[in-house]
Amino acid sequence: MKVLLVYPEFPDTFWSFKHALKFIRKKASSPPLGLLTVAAILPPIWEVRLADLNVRPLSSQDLEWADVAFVSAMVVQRGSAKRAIAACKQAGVMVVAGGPLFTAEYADFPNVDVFVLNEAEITLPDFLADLDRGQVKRVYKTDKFPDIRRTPAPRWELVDFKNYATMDVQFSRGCPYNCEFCNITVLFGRKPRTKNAVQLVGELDSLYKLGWRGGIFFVDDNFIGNKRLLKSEILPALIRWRQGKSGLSFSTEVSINLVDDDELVGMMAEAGFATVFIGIETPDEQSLAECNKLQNTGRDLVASVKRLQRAGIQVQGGFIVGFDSDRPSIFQRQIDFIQQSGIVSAMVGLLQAPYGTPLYRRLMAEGRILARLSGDNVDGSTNIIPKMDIQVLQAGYARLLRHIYAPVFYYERVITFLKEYKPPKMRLHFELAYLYAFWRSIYVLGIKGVERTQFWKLWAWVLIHRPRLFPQAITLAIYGYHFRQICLLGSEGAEPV
Ligand code: B12
Repeated sequence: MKVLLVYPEFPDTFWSFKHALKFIRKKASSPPLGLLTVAAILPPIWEVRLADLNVRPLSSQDLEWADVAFVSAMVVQRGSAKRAIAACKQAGVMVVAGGPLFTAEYADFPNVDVFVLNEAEITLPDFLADLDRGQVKRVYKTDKFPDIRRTPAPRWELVDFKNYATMDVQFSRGCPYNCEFCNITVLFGRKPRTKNAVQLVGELDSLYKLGWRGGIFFVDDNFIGNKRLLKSEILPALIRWRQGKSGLSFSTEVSINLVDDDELVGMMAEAGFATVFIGIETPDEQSLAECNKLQNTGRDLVASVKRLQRAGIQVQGGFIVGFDSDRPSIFQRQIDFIQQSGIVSAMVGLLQAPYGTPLYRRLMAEGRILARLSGDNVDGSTNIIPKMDIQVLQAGYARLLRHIYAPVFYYERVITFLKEYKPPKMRLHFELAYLYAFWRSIYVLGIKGVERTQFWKLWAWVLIHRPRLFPQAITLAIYGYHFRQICLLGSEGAEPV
C-alpha cells in the first residue's frame, strides 16, 4: 500500500503564526503529530509520504503515486480538508479520514470512504484487520481511551525539519479538571494518561539524532495532570536529558495551580520549560465559578503569573468574554488584567460551546445554541446566544483586541514582562534564520512598521536594562506584528460555516 498523509492548510489565524514565520523563513509552526503517530501504527511494509499543505500544495504526482490518502484535520482546517478530499476522490484515491474535525463532524463528509475516528491506537488496528479480510466498514469509532504507554513513537523521519519552527511531542492526554466550555475531558477523559520516562526520552532522543535543535512543544492538554509522576520520574529524566545540550527549549500547556508547587515550578524550569500556555479565562470570580474553573478562583491571578515569570517561565494566556455573569465592564477589566500581568501573547475569544461539552448541553436545554463552530476561537464569532446583547459583546470584544494589540500597549506589556522575567540558564542554539529575523525585524518593524517608535524604544530599554533579554524582546516584537495582522487588520481567517 502507498499511503499519502494529507494535512490540510490552516487559514491565517492567531495560532497559524504565518506572519511571524516569514521572519525565520519557516513555512509552518509544527508538523502534524497525529498523522506521524498514525504512520507509526501502519504495517511497516507500507510506503508512507507526508503532504503537509501548510508547506506545499497537493501535487498530481502525489495523487498518481498514492493508493490511499489518510487525512487529518481540526475544525479550523475544514475548507482546505474538503478541497483536498475532493482532489483525492477525483484522482481515484481512496480517502480515510480521522482526527478532531472528522470525529466531530463526520456526517458532513459524504465523499470520504472510511472514517477512523477517536484515538487511532484503538480504531486503526480494527480498520487494518477488516481491510485484510476485505470487509471494510465506513465508520470506526470507540468510547474507550487507549493506554498511551503503548503508543509508538511518531515517524519524524517523514518530515523535512527545515520547514518548521517547532517540533511537537506528547507526554499525556486528558485533564483532571472539567471546565464547562472545554471539550478535552469529552475527547480524552479526566484521568490523565501518560507515557513513561523511557518512552518520552526515546522520542526526544530520536528528534535530537535526526538533528532537531529548535523548540519542542509538549502538546499535552494539561502537562501537570499527574504531578507525582512528573516529580518522581519524568522531570528528573528530562533534566538529565538536557545536560550538555543547547537549544531545544520546551513549551506546554498547564493549569494555574502549577504555581502552588514551588518544587514543581523549579523542576520544570530546570528541565527547560521556557513557556507555558494557561487558560486564565477571566479575572471575574463569578464567571470563573460559572464555568467551573475552580482552580483559578480564590487566588491573585496576576501574582500567580508573575511568580512563573520570575522562575524563568513565560506565560501565554487564554481569555474569554461572553460568560453569562459578564457585565459590559468586563472588557476594561480584561484589558487591565492583561496589561498588568505582562502576558504578552494573550488569546482572547468569545465564549463558544464545542459539541459534547457541559456548556453545550446546558445551552442546548436553554435553546441558546445557534450554529456550528468556525473552529477559529479568535475570529469574534460564537455559536451561542449570549446573555449580554450580542452587539455590545462584539463591539466590546473588538475594542479589547484593538487595545491590547495596539503597538503602544503591546510594547508596554513586553516591557512589563521583561522587567519581571528571570531567564533560565539555558544554552542558546544559534541558527542563521535568527540573523535573518533580526535584519528583517529592523526593516519591517523598525523602518516600515506603524510600531517603529515603540520598536526602537524597546531596543533602547532592553539594551540599557536587560541586555541578556534582547533575543526575547525581538521575538516578542515579531509576534506582536503577527497578532496585529490577525487581530487589528483582519485576515482571511477560518472559512464561514
Ligand atoms: C498541538 C495542538 C495545536 C497546534 C497544532 C500544530 C499542528 N501542526 O498540528 C496549534 C497550537 C497550532 C493549535 C492551534 C489550534 N487548536 Co489545537 N490542539 C493541539 C493539541 C493540544 C494537540 C494535538 C496533537 O498533536 N495531539 C497529539 C496527536 C497524537 O493526537 P491527534 O492529533 O488527536 O491524533 C490522534 C487521533 O486524533 C487520531 N488521528 C488524528 N488524525 C488522524 C488521521 C487519520 C487518517 C486517522 C486514522 C487517525 C487520526 O490518531 C492520533 C493518535 O491517536 C489538541 C488537543 C489534543 N489533545 O489533541 C488541540 C486541538 C486539536 N486544537 C483545537 C483547537 C480548537 C485549536 C485552535 C482553534 C485554538 C485553540 N483553542 O486551541 C487553533 C486552531 C489552529 C489555527 N491555526 O487556527 C481543538 C480542535 C477541536 C476540533 N474538533 O477541531 C483541540 C482538540 C483542542 C480542544 N480543546 O478541543 N493546536
